[in-house]
Amino acid sequence: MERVRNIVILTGAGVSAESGIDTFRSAGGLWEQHRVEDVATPEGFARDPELVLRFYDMRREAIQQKRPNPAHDALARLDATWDGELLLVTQNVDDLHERAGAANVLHMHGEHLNAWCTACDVRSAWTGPLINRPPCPECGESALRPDVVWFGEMPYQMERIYAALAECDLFVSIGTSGAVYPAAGFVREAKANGARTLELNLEPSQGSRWFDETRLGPASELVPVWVDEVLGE
Ligand code: BJW
Repeated sequence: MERVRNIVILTGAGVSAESGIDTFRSAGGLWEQHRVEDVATPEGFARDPELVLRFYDMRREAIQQKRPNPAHDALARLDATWDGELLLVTQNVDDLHERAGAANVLHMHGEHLNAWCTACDVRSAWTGPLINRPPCPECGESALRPDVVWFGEMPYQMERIYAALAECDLFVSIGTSGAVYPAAGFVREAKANGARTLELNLEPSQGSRWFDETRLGPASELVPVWVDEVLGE
């Protein structure tokens, strides 16, 4: 750790699982209850917008009742105290990293608590439902959609992420299955740039072999221990 200055952390649904937010691919996860093609693609939205808006309205309401868990708290502590560069890239659309107090968070798959107007292209903070087709606060058109990245769409701020991956000494992946690209490729990108790589997950991810070290267990236990190690506590 003495040589580590720049850290990139990638989080996935597993970091929020112990806060009571469903993961996607675990038994009983969201993709067992809904067809991905129906609720997480632009084509699905065009086919049946009501189904998609209802799916996201339900989840937007649910996340507002959830609380950060010790994994979010520990990452916020690291973010607040780390001397070097730290970028927390999350695939999650919940706001639990921010609510735990983390500042350097990048939501590559968007945010539940934003709505995106496809008429004027402005994103607005949004906590209520979209199913009733409310007007955009900016332009007044009823063209709001969830501000999330569906399959076939470009994840957000990729240039900034790849720049951070090029500079990092340590890449840590927490609670993600490694099933979805481009996030699943970050470990190889960081490794090719000379970073050390660590995975913290309940089970080995699909890209587990690319990591220098894998620690298995619940994020609420593994993450605080790792953060203590990094901070020398
Ligand atoms: C715990 C735990 C606990 C549980 N403690 N751990 C063929 C090959 C390669 C790529 C493609 C391909 N065909 C198509 C593609 C591209 C496609 C893709 O990857 N498809 C795959 C299915 C193959 N990707 C895209 O389309 C992306 N866009 C794109 O590629 O643009 C082009 C581009 C090119 C080059 C550069 C850049 C861009 C867009 C992907 C959008 C993903 N969107 C979703 C929905 C977001 C909105 C919503 O929330 O509904 O994002 S899908 C869903 O999966 C969500 C997640 O962010 C994402 C990742 O899931 P995650 O977080 O890994 O969750 P799980 O459930 O899979 O895993 C949880 C893990 O936690 C498990 O391992 C558990 O064990 C663990 N866990 N409890 C610790 N307590």
